[in-house]
Amino acid sequence: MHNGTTITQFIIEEQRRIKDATGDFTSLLNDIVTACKVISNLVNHGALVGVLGSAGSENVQGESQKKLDVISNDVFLKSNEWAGHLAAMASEEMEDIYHIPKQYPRGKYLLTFDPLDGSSNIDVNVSVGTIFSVLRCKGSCQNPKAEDFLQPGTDQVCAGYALYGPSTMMVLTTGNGVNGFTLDQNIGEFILTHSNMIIPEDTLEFAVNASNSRFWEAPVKRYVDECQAGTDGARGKDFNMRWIASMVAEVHRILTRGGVFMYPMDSKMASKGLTGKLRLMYEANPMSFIVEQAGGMSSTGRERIMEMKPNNLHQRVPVILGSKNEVRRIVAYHDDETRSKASAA
Ligand code: P6P
Repeated sequence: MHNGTTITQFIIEEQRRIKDATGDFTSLLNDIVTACKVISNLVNHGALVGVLGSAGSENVQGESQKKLDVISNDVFLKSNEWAGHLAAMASEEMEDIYHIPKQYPRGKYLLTFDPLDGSSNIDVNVSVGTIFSVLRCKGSCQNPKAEDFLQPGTDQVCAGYALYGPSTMMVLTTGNGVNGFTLDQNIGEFILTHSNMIIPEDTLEFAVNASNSRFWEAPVKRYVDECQAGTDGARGKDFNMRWIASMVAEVHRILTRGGVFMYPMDSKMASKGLTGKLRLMYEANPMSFIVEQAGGMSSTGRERIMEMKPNNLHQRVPVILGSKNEVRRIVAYHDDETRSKASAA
């Protein structure tokens, strides 16, 4: 059951904690919430409204776009461009930043988003989500550039995701813990149902795309092999594995019951000149903010993701996040490798 606190009420009460808050941020968040409600409705209706299947185009990442990738991107732009809270937006689906149309005022925030993460699942009716991150515009808010977005994750004002699953949920942090809201379809409102979400520090569950195992670096291979060795192995425990191919769903499971999510660097990506699979600005950073605020840890294996200085809007990074003690162990395995390579040199 819930106490009936709507996300709007929650955001306004959060705003009261921030002195000289103008209400801009609250209004921006409400516009983001509206966009997620619209996307939820489209996802829920799927084939009934002809939004499944391929758009017949590719995004800046060279990935084929689903119709709903393009539609969801447009929904986010239309919901957030008009109110005067944003200086610009950036999305996985657009190569360049999106300038606010001239007929609308510009604001002091920057919004990055992945409008439909995990969209390869949409045609097979598996959970997908939206990820977003809010930064302050520190440069010229009247004429922002892509460089204005290149701030470390520690500069985020807010991060959140919507999960379009058996129920539609929104999970949000503004730096004061993590809270989850469930969409009550009868009244069209997100209701506070998961207050102060905390990730258990230990876990027996890991998530990785094991089909890439032959390409992994040694520390990740060591960690996964030990998990798979179970009670007879170095860990002396049996582990469980999950892989949904939808980061939002994996992170939500980890917030709910613990776990580790890994999309690590591998030799296949390195051979293509890639620096990872997941994108720093609108996947890794917002999810890292949420995970850290819930007591978890998020690393590339070699550095804290939130402290990375982005070098481009669509930069890719390795991601290892979740239950603190397991992520710490994986980072320690990377340190061991660095030390043994240094002593062998
Ligand atoms: P793979 C979805 O495309 C995504 O960006 C993440 O949501 C997900 O964790 C990962 O890629 C899935 O990658 O290689 O398993 O398809």
